[in-house]
Amino acid sequence: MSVKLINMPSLPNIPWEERPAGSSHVLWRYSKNPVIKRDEMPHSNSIFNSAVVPYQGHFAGVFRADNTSRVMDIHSGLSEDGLKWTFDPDPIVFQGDPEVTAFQYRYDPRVCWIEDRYYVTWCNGYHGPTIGVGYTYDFKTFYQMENAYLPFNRNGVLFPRRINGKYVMFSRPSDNGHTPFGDIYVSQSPDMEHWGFHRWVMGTSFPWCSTKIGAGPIPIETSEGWLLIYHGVLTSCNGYVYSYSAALLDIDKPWKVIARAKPYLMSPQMIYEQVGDVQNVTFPCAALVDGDTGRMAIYYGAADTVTGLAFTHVDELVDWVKENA
Ligand code: BMA
Repeated sequence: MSVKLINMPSLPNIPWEERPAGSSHVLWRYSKNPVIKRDEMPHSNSIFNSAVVPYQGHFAGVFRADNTSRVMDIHSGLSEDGLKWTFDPDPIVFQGDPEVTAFQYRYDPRVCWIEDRYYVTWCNGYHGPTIGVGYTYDFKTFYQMENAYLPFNRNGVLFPRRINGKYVMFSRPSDNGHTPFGDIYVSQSPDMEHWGFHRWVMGTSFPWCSTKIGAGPIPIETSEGWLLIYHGVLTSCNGYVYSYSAALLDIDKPWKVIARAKPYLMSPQMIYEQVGDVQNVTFPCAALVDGDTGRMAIYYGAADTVTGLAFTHVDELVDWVKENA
């Protein structure tokens, strides 16, 4: 690999499929998508914008499932191969201060291993959407901390290590509705509860991301910078269209953009991305990477209904970002 992965363990059992014959695109979809269907939990209406991590030689995750009352909540799940999942049919119950854990709604989780535990961030209803923060050691017991910010905020995504001694998190300040604006910021914290030193990273830009943007999976540390995959929204005459692409950020000052690709990597083009509870949505929340080969598997929500999987090679993706910046 021309691009070096930093602090990335081996993941020989990463879900994987070779690029289909005849395709030259840097990213390709899993041939058996959607990898998670809408009704794989007893009362689920939809299972989509969800996070997967390596866990004890296999895989674990936190999954957004809206139920058949259309309550939005998050569930844990375990998998041998990252493809076939056993979900906890009951939503996660967090231990913590009842003033903070009181449920209003929870959605769009991300999971990030830092130092000794798996942190979970999600869009947490607390008199408006903000970023909930919790952690688990075993995907059975979950602890909730203070909300990171005041409402209104979404797309809280942690960095996988401290930078200059501080925890770092992306977020996307927003409003109480469907937010027709939004840029990506990073904030820092000494203790994962007090967040400050807010810096602007990047804003709306090319037509595919001209309405709003938000960080997706946990950023990946490489010799060329932090590789950030993020979603972007175009407002068409028929409503929002959610695509995603990638950028490289400075390792020590991740609010500094090194390169940002102009085109999208993926836009809703398959029927399960175009048709569902919300049409035309591809929304990535997690990426697995094999530190040995650079193989990368991206989990993304499709049409707010099901979960898709897509593949790339980290070094090819980094080159693609630079060539298309
Ligand atoms: C955003 C979030 C996402 C969702 C998207 C498209 O505001 O609610 O969970 O996938 O809208 O509906």
